[in-house]
Amino acid sequence: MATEKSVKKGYIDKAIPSNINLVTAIKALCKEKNAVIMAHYYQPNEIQDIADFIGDSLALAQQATKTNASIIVLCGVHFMGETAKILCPQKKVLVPDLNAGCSLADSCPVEKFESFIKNYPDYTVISYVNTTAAVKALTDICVTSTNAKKIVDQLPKDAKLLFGPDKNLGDYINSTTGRNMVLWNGACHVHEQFSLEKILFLKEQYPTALLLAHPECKKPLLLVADFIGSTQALLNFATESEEQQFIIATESGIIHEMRKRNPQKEFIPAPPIDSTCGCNECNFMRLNTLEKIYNCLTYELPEISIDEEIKKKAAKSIVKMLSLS
Ligand code: CIZ
Repeated sequence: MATEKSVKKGYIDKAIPSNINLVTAIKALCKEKNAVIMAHYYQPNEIQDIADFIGDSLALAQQATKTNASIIVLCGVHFMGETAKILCPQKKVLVPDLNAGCSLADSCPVEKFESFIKNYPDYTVISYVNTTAAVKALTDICVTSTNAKKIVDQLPKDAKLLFGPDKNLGDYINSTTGRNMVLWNGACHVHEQFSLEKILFLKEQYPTALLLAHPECKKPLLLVADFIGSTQALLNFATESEEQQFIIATESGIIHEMRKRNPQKEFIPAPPIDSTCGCNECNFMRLNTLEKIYNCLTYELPEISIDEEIKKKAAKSIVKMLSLS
C-alpha cells in the first residue's frame, strides 16, 4: 500500500514486475479505474502514443472539463496538473512526477509577483498559463500562446494591461496587438536557448525549409522566422503548408505529432546553444516515464492538491480565459 508519504521523491518509486508489458498494463489500469491519460505535445514520444488525448495547455484544459473519467493522469508539468484540478475539483488529478516543474513558472515567484502588481493598482493582470495556481489567483485573465492575441484584442483599447511571466511572449503580443502591456521579466529556458547562429547555418543548408518558431523565443530569432505561433498553430501550419521542409524552434516533442500527421515532410529540430543531440528538450517534461505512469495509476499517487482559497481565485482567471477563447 502506498500513501502520500511514499511520494518522497516526487513520484512512486516501486519496483515493477519485469515481465509486464507496460503499455498493455497502463491501458488495463485506465479501463479498470475509469482514468484518462492526457499528454502535452512536449511529452516523450512513447507517452504521446499511449495518451487518450494530446494537446497544448488550452486543449488539455478544455478537454479536462469534458471528460467523464474519474481520474485524470496529466502527463505534462505541474502547472498543467493544477489547471486540470482547478477546472475539475471533484476529479482526482495525478501527475506521474511532481518534480516536473517549469522554468517559466519558477521565474515568477508568487510573493515577488504580488509586490510587482501592487505598483500597478489599476491594471488588468494577464498571466500566461505557465504559472503556479498561486500566481493565477492574483490574475484577472489567464491566456495561452494559442489564445493570447484573441483575448487581448477583445479588451478595451484604453485598458492598462500587465502581462507575466514570459517577457518574449509579452513583447510579441504587444507587437501583434499594438498594446503596450507592462511585462514581467521571466522566460522559458528551452526557448531562450536556441542558437540564432546555428539556425541561420541550418537555413543555408536547407534553403527551402521554413523556420517555424514559438513566441517564447527571443526577438532576434522571431525576426527571421517564417511563421510564429503556439505549438498548436505550428502543428496546423506545418500540416496545411505545401512546403516539405521545416526547422522547428520549440520543444522538440512537438515534432513527433508533426511527423505522424505529415509522414512525407521533413522536420528539423532547431539547435540550442549547447547540445549534444542537436535538439532542444525540456528536462522537466522528460521526467515523466511509462514506469512512473504505471505506478501512478496503480497507487493513485502523486495527486495534485491546491489550497481551497487559491483554487477558487485561480479558477476565475481560467474560466474567464475559456469564455474569451
Ligand atoms: O500552452 C502550451 O501548451 C505551451 C506550454 C506552449 C504552446 O504553445 O502550446
